[in-house]
Amino acid sequence: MFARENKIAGWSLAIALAALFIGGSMGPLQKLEHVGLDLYRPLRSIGLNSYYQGLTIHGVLNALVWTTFFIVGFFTYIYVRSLNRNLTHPQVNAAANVIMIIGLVAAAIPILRNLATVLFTFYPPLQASPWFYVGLTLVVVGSWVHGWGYYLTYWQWRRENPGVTTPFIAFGVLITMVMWQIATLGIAAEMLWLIIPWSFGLVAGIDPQLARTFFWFTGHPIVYFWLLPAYISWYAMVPKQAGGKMFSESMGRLVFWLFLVLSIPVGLHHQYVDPGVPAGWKFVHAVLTYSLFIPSVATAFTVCASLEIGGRARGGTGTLGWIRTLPWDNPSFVAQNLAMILFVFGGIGGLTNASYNLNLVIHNTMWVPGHFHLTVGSAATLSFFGILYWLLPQLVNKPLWSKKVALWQSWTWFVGMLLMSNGLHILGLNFGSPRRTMLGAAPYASGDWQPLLIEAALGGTILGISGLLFYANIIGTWRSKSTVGEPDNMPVAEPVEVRPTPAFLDSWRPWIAVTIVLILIAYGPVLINLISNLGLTSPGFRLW
Ligand code: HAS
Ligand code: CU
Repeated sequence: MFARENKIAGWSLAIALAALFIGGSMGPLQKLEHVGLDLYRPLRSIGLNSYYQGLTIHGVLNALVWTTFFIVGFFTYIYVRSLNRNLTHPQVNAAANVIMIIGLVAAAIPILRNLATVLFTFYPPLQASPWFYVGLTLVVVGSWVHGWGYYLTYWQWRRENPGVTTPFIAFGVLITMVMWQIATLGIAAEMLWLIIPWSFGLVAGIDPQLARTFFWFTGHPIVYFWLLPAYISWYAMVPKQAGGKMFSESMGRLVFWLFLVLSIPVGLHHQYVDPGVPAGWKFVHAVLTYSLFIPSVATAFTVCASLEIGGRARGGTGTLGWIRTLPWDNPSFVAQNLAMILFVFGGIGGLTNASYNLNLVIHNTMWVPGHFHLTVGSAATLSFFGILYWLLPQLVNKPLWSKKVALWQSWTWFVGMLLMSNGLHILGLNFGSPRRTMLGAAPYASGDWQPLLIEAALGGTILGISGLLFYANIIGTWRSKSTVGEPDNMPVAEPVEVRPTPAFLDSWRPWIAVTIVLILIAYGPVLINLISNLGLTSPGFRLW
């Protein structure tokens, strides 16, 4: 029934996987460099020029390309199954893939040619080849077009199903996409107005402060664009895999609305130390960031309760006995549950980051990569691995190559991340060791850092092994000669109580209105101020 959609999703997922393979392989190199083992030197011959080029490849391919391509592929696959109808305009989503691929190629060539060693945040006045920016912009535009394909299908589905509540998974997909399209207006402004004309030499200078502010307008909500697909799975799929039910569907819906409303007006928590942004506005963003904890803590509670229902249904008793009876032999479940557990620590670290005064201690230190490897590197990425453990076999109609390898992969990721993030967090907090620095060559790197750098390098190496186990399974499954297919059967958790969804949780207008108002309050005055003091003064710099 979904042959066309499967093909579109398959393309997105294949590119996502290829990107992560290349980007991920830089990770262990970075960690080994920090303990004095510089593997970049021997790699010069294949064109890897520096630690910083490697770090750019790592950040762009993992954080931007792997996530975005995975998400649109996953969404295309689950969205049509959730609505139980085909895409009305599959050619729109196919075109979206083409746009994204052209963008990826355009951005990848300068990166690989060492013409865009500006890291994944590409802060001006560092200046890359213009094609790097054009390419990334096209990747974002392509992801919008995917969203348009979903909206067109939704309108048709609505006409066919008047009065029916949007199924939960489709609802989550739509909110994530709408949030993303509003959120990326910041980066669109940064690229189209400031960076692209400047990188082509059409204007002489740029305003780095305004550019950064536009960047973080998108740069914070992008992390929820990565997280919400995992939340869709945690709410609506994992409980089913655990033999349980969704504890509260209404809570799940409310959480997604809160992410729409609150994801964007908080970006200044990345700019606490930036000059040119008045402290009062940073405070407003700090308060809104705290309110963003509500949907995640509600998720922790709801998902935990949903799993408890599963564990008890499988015979678990006592206060914690239900944990033992969860399906610890199902790699799709295990990967995602371990991702959730790592996210508890990532979330607590987020609380630290968000507090103005504590942020001054950890900003731009190793603490920050410690934080985001538990979030995008675990909550999102390990969940995406878990999702692929059921999705890929269905997509290629072959059984998973090895359940055992998949279980080993999940646990090694968990242990590797614990070690690496623990080392990085302490390095940042106790020693202020800088992030994004070729520490092996830094004369100020202190001997006291060594034990923690070694711990992080050990974790990074285990993660490298875990990655290889993952790819062995992906390739093994894809190339398998077995013809015993997996049935096309997406896991969907039923709610515990089938109660009609309150109307306010299935209507767009009020939520969109609040979203826009909050953005105007949180960003309006800041942007007016920066734009009225616009200084297109800085030339581009190439420091590599
Ligand atoms: Fe963050 C920096 C604040 C979440 C990603 N973050 C980053 C950067 C990245 C990133 C990539 O306030 C670096 C950007 C750069 O290069 O400069 N972050 C937060 C806050 C949250 C948060 C408040 N971050 C994320 C997520 C990310 C992500 C999610 C990616 C996916 N972050 C910051 C701040 C900075 C920052 C500052 C700037 C730092 C600086 O100075 O540069 C919150 O959303 C976190 C809320 C989460 C929780 C956890 C809930 C737990 C759940 C799991 C439940 C477990 C279960 C398991 C059910 C409160 C839902 C049960 C187990 C059984 C066995 C049954
Ligand atoms: Cu943020």
